[in-house]
Amino acid sequence: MTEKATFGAGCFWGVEARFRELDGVEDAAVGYMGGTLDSPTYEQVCRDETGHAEVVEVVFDPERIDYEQLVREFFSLHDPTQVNRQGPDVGDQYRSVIFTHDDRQHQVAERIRNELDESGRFDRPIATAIEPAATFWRAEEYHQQYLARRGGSCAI
Ligand code: MHO
Repeated sequence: MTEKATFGAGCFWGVEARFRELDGVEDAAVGYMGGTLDSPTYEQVCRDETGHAEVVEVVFDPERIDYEQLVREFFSLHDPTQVNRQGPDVGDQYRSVIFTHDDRQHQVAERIRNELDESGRFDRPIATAIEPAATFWRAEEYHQQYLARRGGSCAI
């Protein structure tokens, strides 16, 4: 049995590549979540008008990697104190957000966010939102495994 986890942490190319490297992650796809428009295109999301975040939907085997490890990876692969941006990428599509699929995921995500906030690891407060998952709109195929196919890296 596999489980799903969904994270927004800036440009989804790099986020997908990082999650794919983890043992226990069986699949990952990039897409859009949390906005108002059905079937949004990349251009619509980029214009910052739809309210969607760029997200990665991770499919994992909970017997090989647990949700808590994924959440910890999420917090270390981006700067969760930035609001509606990630480095040079500016706009609410780049916001830091965890979309949870059930109550247990919600509790784990909140516990780790609070723990990190109190730990002093970041100079500023964590801006990450934790919200129930909405419809995952899979992004255009040319965005899937973008870095693996084209090489290079995200600007951050
Ligand atoms: N600044 C990045 C954003 C891409 S990401 C899929 C670029 O255009 O290279 O939002």
